[in-house]
Amino acid sequence: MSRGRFITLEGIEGAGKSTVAKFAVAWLGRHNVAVRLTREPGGTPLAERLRQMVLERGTETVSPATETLLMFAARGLHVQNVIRPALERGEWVVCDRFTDATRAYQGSGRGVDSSLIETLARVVHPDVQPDCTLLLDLPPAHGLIRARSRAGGGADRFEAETVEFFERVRAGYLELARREPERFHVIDAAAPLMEVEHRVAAALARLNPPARARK
Ligand code: T5A
Repeated sequence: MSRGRFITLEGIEGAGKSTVAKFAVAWLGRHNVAVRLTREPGGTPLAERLRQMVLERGTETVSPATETLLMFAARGLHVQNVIRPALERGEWVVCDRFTDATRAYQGSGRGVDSSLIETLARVVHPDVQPDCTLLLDLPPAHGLIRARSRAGGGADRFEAETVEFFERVRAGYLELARREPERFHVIDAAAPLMEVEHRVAAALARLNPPARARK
């Protein structure tokens, strides 16, 4: 049994990752792929508890380094209990955010040293790297309107950040994509959804899924 493929979705708030993730799962299903949809931070019961802790706007100060450690703590649980076992069973995994989010948000957004992030990545998932990353790129002002209208006013700790913060995050993502053009597919997320889905399908097709299922 060959190892499954690991596909990650990245982008700022409201870029359309969750929407595209569902499309990707349905597309892969039509191509006979056993696929698992998951997300970060979260993906296991304990990691979902960490997600709640890291996203909620409480009264305690959470330093950028602490935030980074919490993200990797959740990621360690997720990789060990969900992602690695699924890939080893030959399933494909579609994950809404992974370590590139830490590079962009904690690294570029908050100024955490990249050497800390890369050290933690090597410790937590030395053997698990995305085969394909779909970066949904969108101006922050546009994404925040989408995200905040959907959040119903209850912005989390990240959604409450400034546009300048998200400009840094977006620039960080684009720099990662520039460095790894084989892995990243940068998709204009301001385009109509059908067009975005068309670009996503083209990127997935490059991973050579099995033949399309017969109707
Ligand atoms: N985080 C996470 C870190 O800081 N470091 C890390 O290491 C990790 C893993 C939670 C937060 O954690 C931070 C980043 C985040 O702030 P999250 O749950 O992924 O991460 O949260 P959000 O990014 O806030 O997710 P959102 O749900 O807001 O954004 P999505 O999933 O990108 O957007 P989606 O699909 O829900 O779409 C938003 C709206 O836009 C519409 C959709 O219908 C929906 O209403 N839409 C479009 N409309 C028009 N045209 C299109 N092309 C559209 N695509 C979507």
